[in-house]
Amino acid sequence: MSPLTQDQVHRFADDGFLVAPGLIDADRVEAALAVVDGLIASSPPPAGHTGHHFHWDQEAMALLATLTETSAWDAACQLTGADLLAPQQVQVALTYPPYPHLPGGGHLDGFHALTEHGGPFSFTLLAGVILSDQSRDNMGNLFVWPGSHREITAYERTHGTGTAVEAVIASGTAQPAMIRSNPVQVHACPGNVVFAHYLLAHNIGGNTSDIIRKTIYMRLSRPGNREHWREIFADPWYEYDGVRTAAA
Ligand SMILES: O=C(O)CCC(=O)C(=O)O
Ligand SMILES: [Fe+2]
Repeated sequence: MSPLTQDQVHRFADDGFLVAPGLIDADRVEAALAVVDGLIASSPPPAGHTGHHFHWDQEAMALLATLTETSAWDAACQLTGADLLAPQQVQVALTYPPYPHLPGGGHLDGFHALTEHGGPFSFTLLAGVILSDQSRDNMGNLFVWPGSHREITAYERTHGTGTAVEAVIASGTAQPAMIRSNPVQVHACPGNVVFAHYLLAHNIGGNTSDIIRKTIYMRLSRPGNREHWREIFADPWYEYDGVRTAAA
């Protein structure tokens, strides 16, 4: 099954991210919200906390199922490949208002230090299931730097193998200094899925609305990702069969 249109696949390729509606049934969204609201009630941040607050929950099947048991999984496989590995971990990303905040730059996940296999922590595709209204700016929306995945791979091509990783690690903040594009806030509604390339610079946004921002993130990998992270810097579509086919 290929739920994404060719236009959506092309937009993902150009921007490095895509907001996809209509992939997750309302009952799955409701079940996930019940889990998240349970976490908010049972393990809240300290009283008066504002800003982001994350839960890393290994066991929440209702959260994983929003992706793995719906057309969102077919869409993720459509972009990458049918052998995409099922996620084991969910990040529950909450932003408590009022939090007036503008990120100074974008980061890449896992670039604070190299791992024992010599590369950064890497994965293929970030999938975020939106659980609160984020249809306007400053509702805790994810900030993204459109096209930054292309800027990073262009830097690597110009300066040589390994230079992009070195530059981002050297920043000490996981922020790729070579990025010149301006950020946008991702607008999305409950049940929408935001897909983002592993090399897309992004960051946590502010929340001046009157509701807690609720998104669940899953980081998805194809088999061999840990061994092939170098190839991904040379070709961002190395693990994206669907994007390569759509471009052909
Ligand atoms: O809070 C968000 O939406 C983004 C979180 C993030 O970028 C991260 O945890 O690496
Ligand atoms: Fe991140």
